[in-house]
Amino acid sequence: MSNPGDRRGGAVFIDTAHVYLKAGKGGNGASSFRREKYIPYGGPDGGHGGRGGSVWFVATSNVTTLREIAFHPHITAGDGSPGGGNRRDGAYGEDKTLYVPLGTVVKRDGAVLADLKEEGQRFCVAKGGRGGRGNTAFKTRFNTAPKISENGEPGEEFEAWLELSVLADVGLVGFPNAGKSTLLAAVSAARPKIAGYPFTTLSPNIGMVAHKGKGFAAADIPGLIEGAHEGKGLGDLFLKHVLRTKLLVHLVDPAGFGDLKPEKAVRVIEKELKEFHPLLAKKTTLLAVNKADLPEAEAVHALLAKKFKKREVFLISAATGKGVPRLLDRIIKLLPSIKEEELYKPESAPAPAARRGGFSVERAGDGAFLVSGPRIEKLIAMTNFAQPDSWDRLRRIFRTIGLDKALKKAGAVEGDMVRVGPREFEWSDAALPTGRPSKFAYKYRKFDPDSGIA
Ligand SMILES: Nc1nc2c(ncn2[C@@H]2O[C@H](COP(=O)(O)OP(=O)(O)OP(=O)(O)O)[C@@H](O)[C@H]2O)c(=O)[nH]1
Ligand SMILES: [Mg+2]
Repeated sequence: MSNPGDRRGGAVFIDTAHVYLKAGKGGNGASSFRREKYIPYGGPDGGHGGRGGSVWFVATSNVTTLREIAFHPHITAGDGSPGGGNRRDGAYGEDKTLYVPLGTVVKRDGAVLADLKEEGQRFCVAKGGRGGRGNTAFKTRFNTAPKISENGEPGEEFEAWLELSVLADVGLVGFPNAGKSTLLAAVSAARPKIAGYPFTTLSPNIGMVAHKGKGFAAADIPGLIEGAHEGKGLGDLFLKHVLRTKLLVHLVDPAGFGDLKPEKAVRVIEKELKEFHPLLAKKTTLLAVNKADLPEAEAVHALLAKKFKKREVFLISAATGKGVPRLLDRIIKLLPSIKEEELYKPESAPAPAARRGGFSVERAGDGAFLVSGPRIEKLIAMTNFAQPDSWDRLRRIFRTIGLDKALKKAGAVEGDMVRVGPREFEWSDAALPTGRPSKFAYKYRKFDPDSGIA
């Protein structure tokens, strides 16, 4: 889901992105033998494949929206190169690095993979595959001339969701035209657009405020009106950005908003915040009556102070600066007292249980046996089916990990089909062909409809 964002002035603020990540496949290992004049029995010299490139996200304050990523959602890292003869290893695949704004949360199937908050924080989101081993790696005392090499491991490939919630210590809220942008501009270097009509600001602005040797980030959250939590005005597009702030400054226009008198206006905003998320009602909130230079401001300040006993109520003028230092004094005093654990954490589904070593066997509709499990699927992907010796090795591994037993237990009989990943095998009790070490029974005959190897 992406949002329309602020299309004025060219900059589009986008705070969600749905991406397709594909890390690089490892290069295939080589099977080769040293052939040189006067060097008999040269031995295996097939190099390893290079590892595939990974996809990285790096958090930086230089980027403020997910726009680039949302518009280019297919993110691919480079494949590793194959190994060669003469022990030449393949080159590594190129990593892909993307810069994301501070406050970007990365999710996969609803589970949070990363919450990128620190400047320069790097996260390897999709890992490149390992390079396949060349035949040099398969040399043993018993087999000094192995014709076995692995294919490269596939890179991780999945869809992810990025969600940005701007990271600010202080959120400026209030009805449109209350003077939020004016205040932000007065206390920081941010230069949001300011004008005497509502909805001037269409996306959050962040400014760094320095006051008496202390610093904090403040965000101007636009577009709050009655019904915002259900999508009115700019709706709740930006409300999520106040979730992670430590405190709120609620600016009040002494003239009220439309027909709403200031007192009622304050209640409406407070209700909107609460409806959006109960945590917002609990957040420390300072009320600030703005436009102190207007004649009615003082009375409004006195009234609100009386009506909202639980709130601290300030009287400021964002335009003239009156009362602003006192408000900032209070903010820098309060900020350190707000505990990290009270703050909003991105909601996360439980991470899928890592299925590691094991595999499962189930019966498909057509009677074939489906074998699945990350490790065994990876094994299949890395097997070079063009090499008879690799086949032997695969059969041996099948046996060692207990697949033969499991299939037998599941009722497999001679001639049944067994599927693992994209490959299909015919199950057989046939004896070993001659000339092979007879320790391992040949249980699988090669059968692969895609490649036609049979
Ligand atoms: N008299 C007076 N006017 C002010 C003061 N602060 C802001 N204003 C004016 O109020 C109007 C609205 O100010 P903005 O800062 O754009 O208000 P906002 O809350 O950011 O409004 P939106 O972006 O529309 O949500 C502008 O015309 C400002 O010049 C103040 O202290 N005194
Ligand atoms: Mg504004």
